[in-house]
Amino acid sequence: MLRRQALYILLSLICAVLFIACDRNIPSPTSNATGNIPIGIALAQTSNIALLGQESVAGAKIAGEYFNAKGGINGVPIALIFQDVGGDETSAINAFQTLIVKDAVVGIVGPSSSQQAFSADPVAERAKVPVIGASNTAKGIPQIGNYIARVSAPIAEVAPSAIAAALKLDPNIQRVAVFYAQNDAFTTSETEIFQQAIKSQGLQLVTVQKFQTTDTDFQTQATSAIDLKLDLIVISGLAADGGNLVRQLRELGYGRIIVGGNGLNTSNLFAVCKTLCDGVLIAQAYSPDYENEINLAFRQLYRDRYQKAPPQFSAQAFTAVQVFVEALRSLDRRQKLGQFLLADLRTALNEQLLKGTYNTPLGEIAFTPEGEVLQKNFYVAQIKMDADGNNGRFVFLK
Ligand code: 1QQ
Repeated sequence: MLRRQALYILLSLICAVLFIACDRNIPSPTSNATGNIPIGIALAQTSNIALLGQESVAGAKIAGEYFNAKGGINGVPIALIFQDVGGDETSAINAFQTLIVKDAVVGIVGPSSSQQAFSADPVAERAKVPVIGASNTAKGIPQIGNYIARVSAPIAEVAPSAIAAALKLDPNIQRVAVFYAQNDAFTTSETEIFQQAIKSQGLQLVTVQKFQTTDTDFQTQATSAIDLKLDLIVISGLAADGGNLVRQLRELGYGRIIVGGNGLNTSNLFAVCKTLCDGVLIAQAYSPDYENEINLAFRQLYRDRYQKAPPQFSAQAFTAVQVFVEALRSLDRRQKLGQFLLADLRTALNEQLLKGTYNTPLGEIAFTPEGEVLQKNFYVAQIKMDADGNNGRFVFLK
């Protein structure tokens, strides 16, 4: 068994180096040394994206335990193999390559950001390994390739509802400023959608301010925007930059509504902007209050562990693992997974997962043939901070 595994790794390495498809002739194990079915979890555990990635990791871990307690793949446990994708493209590519070649996973959940997905997903596509994005929301992700799907609904479906919610809270909004990080594929994609939504609501886009996801000082942009007498500010950044921007806008005296994009969608923001996070509106692709059997179970497990309601990124990562598990179970009922060559299993798994309908914490989902998620329910939440600024929560608007 060990020699077969070693031979497989060696051949896979040669294939990866030479970029040749030698899938079919390699004797390939479909379970790891312990007999479990390995699924790769390529998410950010370090870097600036870790504020979001750690929530995804938490959701994936709960899914691993939950589905193994329910018998795994018809009696065979799954093994989640975690590889940190950090915050950059190279780390994501390395994580994918390790999972594909060394860990011989059947599929990958990840990477954390769209920026990473545009670099790392093609590696999986070439190796014919199915990928499910759990936090990739930029335009164009499923179109990267046949093996690329996502359970994280695209910005275009989710984000505009936050603008509508702002207008509902304050019908006098007219003058709007947009801030976005210009060095990230997701933030640039999101701001486009926000800007379209602002115009189609008949609002006036007064200024567009740019920054970098690594910035911490926003005085220049914030001051020049505030001078323009704004009724609404819309931010597309990642967690730390977004939190600092919110804080500095408030400190400089901006008092009207702020809408944050998906990069601000984490309670890890609270430590950055404290009481000044209060009131920020963020659209959601998940509600902890959604009532179906699996969300009740997921919510309970999450609460037991973290003493709070599960956030969107955790629910989406749980869902991505669920899709792999349910698709593997269906395949296994047709043909025992152990009888597949790894390359064949990966391809069959990709075909199977795109065909299914899944009852998930996000509600019922399915996929288009391209791998885009079909999801029904979206929400908007507003941050409510406690007076001391240490704790806060997302309050879902009706
Ligand atoms: C993307 C996102 C980010 C907020 C994930 C970290 O939605 O990159 O698509």
